[in-house]
Amino acid sequence: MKKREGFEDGGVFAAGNGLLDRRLLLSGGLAAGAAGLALGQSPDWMKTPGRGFSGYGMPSKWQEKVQRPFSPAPGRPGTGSSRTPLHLLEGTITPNGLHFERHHNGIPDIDPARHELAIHGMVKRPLAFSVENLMRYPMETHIRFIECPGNSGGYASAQPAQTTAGGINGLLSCSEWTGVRLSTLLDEAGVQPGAKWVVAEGADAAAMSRSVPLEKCLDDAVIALYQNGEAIRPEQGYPMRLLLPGFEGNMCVKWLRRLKVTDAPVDARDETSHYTELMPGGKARQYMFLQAVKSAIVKPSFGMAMRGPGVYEISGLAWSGAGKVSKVEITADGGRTWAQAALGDPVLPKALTRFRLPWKWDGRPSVLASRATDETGETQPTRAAWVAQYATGQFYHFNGIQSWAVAADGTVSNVYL
Ligand SMILES: Nc1nc2c(c(=O)[nH]1)N[C@H]1C(S)=C(S)[C@@H](COP(=O)(O)O)O[C@H]1N2
Ligand SMILES: [Mo]
Repeated sequence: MKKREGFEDGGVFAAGNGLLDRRLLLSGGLAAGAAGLALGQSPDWMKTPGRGFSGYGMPSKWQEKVQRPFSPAPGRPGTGSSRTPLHLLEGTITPNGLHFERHHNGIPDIDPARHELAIHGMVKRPLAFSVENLMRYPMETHIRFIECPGNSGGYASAQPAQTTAGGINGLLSCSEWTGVRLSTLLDEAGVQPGAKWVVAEGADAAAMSRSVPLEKCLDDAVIALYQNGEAIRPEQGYPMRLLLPGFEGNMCVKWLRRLKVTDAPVDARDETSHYTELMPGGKARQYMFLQAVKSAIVKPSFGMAMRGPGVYEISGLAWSGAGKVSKVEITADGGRTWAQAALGDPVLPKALTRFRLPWKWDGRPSVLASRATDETGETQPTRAAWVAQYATGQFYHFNGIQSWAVAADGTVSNVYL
């Protein structure tokens, strides 16, 4: 954690245990602890010409520890997930090489010249689109998050997991997606009366399928072809994926090959055996699509160390599948008092929002937590309230309040409030 020196205490506390007013971030009153000026001899890298060009750039070699952690199932190298190291990144956009991955049976190597998207079922004109075809349709661009419904599921366990913010919440990424609005293609195919669902299928060896309400397909669903300006990565569904803003990541079918318009959901494996909500009494709730309002502090977080009392910036990410984040509150006294954090501009719907708040840490053990509210008025429940809604074992759709304990020695651990 970077410590900010030189802060003058001017009666600017916004909540208990040292939380400062968010407007201080704009006032310039919080100077970072820069070292005194010492221009010595030129460094080595100024004494010989630098290296040459490259066809496709890579991050600095000094950044090689910024990786997506993964632990695939033995004997099935392409099944499982890797996570975005949220605590090692800044801003809100996930670099393409660090977008989280969740594959049910590996990444197919699709030749775009031989790939087609079929639209069939309850339509007047079944259609097939080549990649080249699709590229000729009007495109639109949106910054949207994708979150696996299993993200942060560790919070359902009895003991808090001692792992990084990315390790817990990293089945979450945010990109600028460009593609063709699905409603344009469905209009062209002509949806028949009585149609209510669209079954999406991927061209991977899992042929992963999900049923999507027709209403969503006619609303803001996009056939995404580009991710942060370049062709969508193989890991994210090259040459095309379904993007359903705010809905479960699982429904954003990658390597999309087929959309079948139907009058009922198909009860695919991933909407029956997985991604359902186990309720008290043993019944499971199905077809819960929305990724509800949520937030996580990433700085400070597990694995980081605070270097003595002083002023620090608390920063994190907030998001909601229902729209824009309207407010993020932070506590430094374990939930007794809360202060409003500053939200990074612009706040976009169904996208990650960065929040920040200065904190004057006095060096005593403290518990930090964040609580987000979205524009529909939904606020994150406490972890205990979230857990109480479900049967033991349910871990999908966790959106409870998360908290970190800062010890007197500056180490950070995961705690339950
Ligand atoms: N065809 C196909 N689509 C898929 C998957 C898959 O395994 N196959 N995984 C799903 C799951 S569970 C999630 S959370 C998201 C992950 O998207 P990403 O790998 O681009 O992060 O894709 C979904 N789409
Ligand atoms: Mo997922």
